[in-house]
Amino acid sequence: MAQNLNEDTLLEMYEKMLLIRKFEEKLYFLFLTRVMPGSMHQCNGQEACAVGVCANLVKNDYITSTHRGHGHCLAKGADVKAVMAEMFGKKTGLCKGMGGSMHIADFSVGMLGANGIVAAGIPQAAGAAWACRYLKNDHIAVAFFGDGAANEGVFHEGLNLAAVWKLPVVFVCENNLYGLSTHYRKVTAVENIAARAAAYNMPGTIVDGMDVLAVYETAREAVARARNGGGPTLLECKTYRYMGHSRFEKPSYRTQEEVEEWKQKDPIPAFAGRLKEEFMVSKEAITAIERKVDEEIENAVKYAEAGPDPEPDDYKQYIYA
Ligand SMILES: Cc1ncc(C[n+]2csc(CCOP(=O)(O)OP(=O)(O)O)c2C)c(N)n1
Ligand SMILES: [Mg+2]
Repeated sequence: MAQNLNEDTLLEMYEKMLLIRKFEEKLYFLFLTRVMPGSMHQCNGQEACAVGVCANLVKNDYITSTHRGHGHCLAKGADVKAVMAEMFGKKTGLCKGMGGSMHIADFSVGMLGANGIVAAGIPQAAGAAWACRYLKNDHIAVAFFGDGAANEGVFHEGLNLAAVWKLPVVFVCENNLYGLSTHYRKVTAVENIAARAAAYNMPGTIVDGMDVLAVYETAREAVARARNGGGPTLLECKTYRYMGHSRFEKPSYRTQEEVEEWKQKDPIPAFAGRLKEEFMVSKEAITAIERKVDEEIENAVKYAEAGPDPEPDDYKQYIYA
């Protein structure tokens, strides 16, 4: 139970969520002030999903991500400075400036990549899980994807094969109600995406994706099942994104009231409150984390700004012939 978690783990989860939130808030500011090139997809509001799941993983476990991948990348343990430099397209970035926001990856921590192709990470995670089986290690893979991805063909193919082969994988659907500007109920026959697990003979679980401890506990079971040879699980996190789909946002597909309603459930202040009241964490300890995160982000921006741009010919080093 959550009550058995030690203070370090609890504070680490708080720190990671805060890091993701502040990292993206900084990106948003840099984007608006035209320092940041390109576009991006923010996960503000969804932090508890990435952090609650990844808190159950070890470095050599794998994750695959989506176009909305900053949170997954940081939750899996990628270096903040290198992630920031990648956002700037710098040579000092995690992918030498060749990936940017939507194709960022860090194999050294098992982060197999953000992905511009909706649902593409699902079969990739099944493949990584198959590799873990083949190599006879006890590592597992997790695929993060959205509600929109759950309507793609590879979702069904990936879950089916993973179940048939009992692969060590967890499929984590972050149902934030929308795929771009389309409400999921307009394009999804079932209310709960987790219900589809029945078709693939695997457990399907629904969890409050705004509650990091609930995500942690539920994912813990699914991760243990995968690791112990019990096969895959479909885990649906009910969540919400506070920002637009991307930096380009179609107006008026959702109401301000709806956004405000979900902001009342913001996973970060809610968890800070629980840390103080339920887990007796001091106000000072919380403030110290907030300061540490601010400093970390400031340093990351300085590091990114100072880094060199890639040379035009650099790309030749990173292609296969
Ligand atoms: C195969 C494919 N189809 C369409 C798109 C365009 N597209 C990019 S993001 C997106 C919405 C995805 O929604 P969801 O899976 O719910 O993820 P969310 O954006 O909500 O995190 C779409 C349709 C794409 N990138 N790839
Ligand atoms: Mg969605």
